[in-house]
Amino acid sequence: MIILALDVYERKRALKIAEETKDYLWAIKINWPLILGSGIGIIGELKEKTGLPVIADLKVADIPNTNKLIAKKVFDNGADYIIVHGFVGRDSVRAVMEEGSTIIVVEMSHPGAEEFMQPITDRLIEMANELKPFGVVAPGTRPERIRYIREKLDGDIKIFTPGIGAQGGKAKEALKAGADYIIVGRAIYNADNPREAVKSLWGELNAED
Ligand code: NUP
Repeated sequence: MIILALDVYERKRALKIAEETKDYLWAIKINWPLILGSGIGIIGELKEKTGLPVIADLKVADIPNTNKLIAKKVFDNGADYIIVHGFVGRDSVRAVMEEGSTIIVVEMSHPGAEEFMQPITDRLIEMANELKPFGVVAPGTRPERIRYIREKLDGDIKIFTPGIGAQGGKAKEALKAGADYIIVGRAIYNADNPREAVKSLWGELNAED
């Protein structure tokens, strides 16, 4: 249930870390830094090297037509899932969902998310329940919010929680609160030994309590 957030710029470094950590991962999540640094072709390369699903975390937030153009390009290049912002409205989200498997952000993990996002989380959950995406993003830094979101969200929609490690969130707490997948970036890719870092997290999650 571990997803690596591979937020490095360099193609070679990205492929090396992916290869070293793949045995302990469910998927690899890429974001703007890697796409801007290495190009969209990195999706196919990562998939070929690791055999894992790739999540394109572009947090798409535009009008329906632009959202569609972005999503189409990402799926054409091999992505398995895309992350989209929900606050732009149902039409924009639907445009992405028509292209492929989608994950909607309902609340972000950083402190600033309390300013504008948290007040509308209930409405974003309602939208997710109606549109039935593959999953939603909830804050790994706030287990009580994961629990709240899990209670309100349809049972078959998965919960992805970033914010574990570098942002202070704890993997076990997030899973106990109802997360299905945890997303970890810097705590793995900045470690002296990324393989050891992810292995030890995997061991911790699979240990008996
Ligand atoms: O709310 C969110 N918080 C967050 O950190 C939604 C996200 N998609 N992310 C992403 O998860 C963030 O952009 C980064 O790619 C990853 C977390 O990385 P780290 O804090 O573990 O290094």
